[in-house]
Amino acid sequence: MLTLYTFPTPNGHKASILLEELGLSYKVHKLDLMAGEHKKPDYLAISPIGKIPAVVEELPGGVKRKLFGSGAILLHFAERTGRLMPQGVEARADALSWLMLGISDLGPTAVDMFRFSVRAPEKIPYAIDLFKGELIRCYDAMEGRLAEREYLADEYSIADIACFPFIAVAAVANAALLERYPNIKRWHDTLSARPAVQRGMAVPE
Ligand SMILES: N[C@@H](CCC(=O)N[C@@H](CS)C(=O)NCC(=O)O)C(=O)O
Repeated sequence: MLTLYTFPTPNGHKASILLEELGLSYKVHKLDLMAGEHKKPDYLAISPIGKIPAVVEELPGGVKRKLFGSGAILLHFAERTGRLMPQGVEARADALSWLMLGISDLGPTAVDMFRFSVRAPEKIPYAIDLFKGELIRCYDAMEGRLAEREYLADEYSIADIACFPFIAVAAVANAALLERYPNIKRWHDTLSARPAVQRGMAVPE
């Protein structure tokens, strides 16, 4: 049995889209971040940093395999199933670069932009301009890439799944965004039409 610990945020949606795409059966444990459930000892034993998403897999013999962080979850299940990751060395190297853009550039930058432009009690123009500029670098890189090909890697892969939820949430917050990036829009619309993406974006209920 596989349990996904999550909350309706882009990082959580990466994991649920992945599990839906792979058709794996899983149980959803929604953590109440507002109530601080992610900081309780039981959950810190799964995700020592106290963030969602995390996955626990119960293996034969009572062994529990724990994974935390969207990047680890995406890579682990892609490697284990041999799916959602191009197989050739060159294509895989390419896919890894775009996977990591999603995990270590787009995601953290989008979160910091939200923190400084929406959450911060005091608006600091330097921080807002910095993260806006960093987000534009991510969007520009994706736009250039998607002008050349349908997906971020040679085929639909975990690189797309790593980036999609942050683009989807930005498109809702800023309706004009996708008008400025026609290739990201085309890619966003293609992914949005995938039934597994739709199911994953609806987790947890
Ligand atoms: N590097 C992690 C980041 C995960 C993350 O930031 N999760 C957020 C929700 S989107 C969270 O759990 N925040 C709670 C907190 O920071 O206390 C990943 O890629 O999964």
